[in-house]
Amino acid sequence: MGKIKTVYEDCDILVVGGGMAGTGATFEARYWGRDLKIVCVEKANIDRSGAVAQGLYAINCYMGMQWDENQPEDHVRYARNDLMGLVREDLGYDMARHVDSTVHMFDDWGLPMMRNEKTGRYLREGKWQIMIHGESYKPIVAEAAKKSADKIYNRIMITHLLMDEGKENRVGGAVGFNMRTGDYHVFRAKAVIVAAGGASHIFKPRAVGEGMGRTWYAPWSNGSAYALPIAVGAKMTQMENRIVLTRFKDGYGPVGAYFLHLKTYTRNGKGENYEKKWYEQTKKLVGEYIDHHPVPTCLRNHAFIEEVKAGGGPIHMVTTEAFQDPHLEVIGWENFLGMTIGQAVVWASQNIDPKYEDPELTTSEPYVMGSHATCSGAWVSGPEDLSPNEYFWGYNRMMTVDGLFGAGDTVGGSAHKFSSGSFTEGRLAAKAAVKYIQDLGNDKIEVKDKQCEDFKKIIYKPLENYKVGRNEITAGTVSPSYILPIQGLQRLQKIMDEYCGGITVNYMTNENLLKKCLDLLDMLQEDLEHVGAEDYHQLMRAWELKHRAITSQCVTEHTLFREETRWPGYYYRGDHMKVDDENWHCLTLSRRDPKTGKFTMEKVPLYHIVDEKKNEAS
Ligand code: SFD
Ligand code: AMP
Repeated sequence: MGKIKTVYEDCDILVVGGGMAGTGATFEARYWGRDLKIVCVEKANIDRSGAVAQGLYAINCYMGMQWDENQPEDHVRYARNDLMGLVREDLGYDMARHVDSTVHMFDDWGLPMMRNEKTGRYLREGKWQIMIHGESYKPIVAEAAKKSADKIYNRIMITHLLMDEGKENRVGGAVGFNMRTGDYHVFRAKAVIVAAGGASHIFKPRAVGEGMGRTWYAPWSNGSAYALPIAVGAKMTQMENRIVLTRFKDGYGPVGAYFLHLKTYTRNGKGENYEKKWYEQTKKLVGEYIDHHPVPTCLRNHAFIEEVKAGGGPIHMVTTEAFQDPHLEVIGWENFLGMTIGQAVVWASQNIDPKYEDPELTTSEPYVMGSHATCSGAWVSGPEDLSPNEYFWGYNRMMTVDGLFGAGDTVGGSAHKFSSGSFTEGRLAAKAAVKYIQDLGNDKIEVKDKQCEDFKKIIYKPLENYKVGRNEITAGTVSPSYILPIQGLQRLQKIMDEYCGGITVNYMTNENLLKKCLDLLDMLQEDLEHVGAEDYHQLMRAWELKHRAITSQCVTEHTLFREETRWPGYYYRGDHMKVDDENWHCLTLSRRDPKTGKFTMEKVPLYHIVDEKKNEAS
């Protein structure tokens, strides 16, 4: 430990994670805080980090207000409908009213946008989605952040938030380590914006062994966005609302461009349209939600899952018709080459040419995110002009810990942000964080050396565990006194999969299973004190695992609390199989006591701030 160098950095705004939301936050912080010191710290390298690392083929959230295509109200209705009624409409509206300006900046910065040849407008994939040549999407937004920050630190994983010792419940910065040099980094900051992405690999993935690491959401999204705030007692919302995605089998290629732009459709193994078969059954579970347009994402999954359970698989995407058009064929392939190259490789390796053979679809393992058709994450204040009292405490996107902000996947309650909305939310959080710092005036943040030194010991402990324990084994990897990160990860995934509603159990769980899940997670937490890391890379794996484990506890607590099946197709509470609007038309909140590690749960009222419209947006 003595050999590990400590590097201090004092700044005004610390952005944790330089993905879509983090680059947006870094960029906007400079706009409003010209003379502030702004630092962004990233686990990988911001040029290719986060969910957009490989690029994207569409920007899934664009209103098109300049052409009167959609208004923010329409988007709120759309997201509310898709999430079975439960979203933070203030947050969604706020994002939607600003997202177009973000997309226009991307266009200015050189992101190649596809255009409709006749109208000159951005080419629509669907009502909300526009198409891009997005292989270089991430380097383009990273450049904006690099030009804005005082400093970008790459290859540093943030493991803990620091707390101000002068004032209760106020953040004071963050600590972590450089996984290449091993240096310990202390960032003391007046405001921290957590933008550390979602969580894959907390549920056992379909691809194990030979395909391990192949998931739809980025395998390096490890739930730090949740674990960091949870550990300091910030409240979380809707963590039960994990998402299952319909995807092309084995490569996890997204389906949006196929459904919406190529107009492909699905069929069961016998070539039948299976979705309508499940209409009556679904109606009994969810009532009129099944009649909404578009059919909520979870309910589309539900028909798929039921059909496969009933023996109707495999489910195919009918590509053979659309692909006869050479233009659509090109789009179909480019969609993956610019976003999920692995899907094109899987097809090539299995001799699947979608022009002549309809490829299979599957439903994925669950992910925890706040930006897709799902809204798990931190409970944050909304904007002052829109939010009801219970949703507003001073600064937009500030969590229930003072000075701690969130954006993108980090923030709960605001679904359907996607890449553009996450960047936008980063901008909103940064603007508010600048205001927060200005309001602090001369009030100083106090972080003593002891707090930093204590974390240093905790962070590097897995290296010590390994160094001592490795002498007890003569061969192999099974040690009597430590577990390796991969062993712990597989144990976590098995627990979550079998008890919290993963793929093995067709997304089914219940009170008894969830209680058992919590017991097993408690025991796992104890054993994670004994995780061993042989080098700095494995130290990162150890901390990723710890963050996944605490995220999983929170997900399980929430799933236990909500006694209904609000989103069939994402997960099922077998003991409460129906939507129960009378008791559960509300948001759920959790808080973990940092001292005891115990969670407390509460319900919060859901406020509708946007009216229904006869024709729901599609
Ligand atoms: O079709 C730490 N997404 C899509 N969005 C779109 O707009 N269009 C699409 O076409 C999209 N599709 C899609 C998408 C994602 C993926 C993986 C695929 C396809 C294959 C969703 C967006 O990508 C997503 O909404 C945003 O990226 C979310 O932004 P943000 O900022 O919340 O998460 P991030 O970009 O992953 O960034 C997180 C960063 O944090 C870093 N990090 N850094 C330091 N310390 C720690 N402890 C850290 N933990 C994490 C990460 O490295 C990362 O840089 S489609 O399928 O929907
Ligand atoms: P995906 O590629 O599945 O992540 O979806 C990209 C976008 O298209 C998201 O905004 C989805 O909500 C939307 N989408 C995907 N499939 C459908 C569908 N069948 N009907 C309506 N919208 C869809």
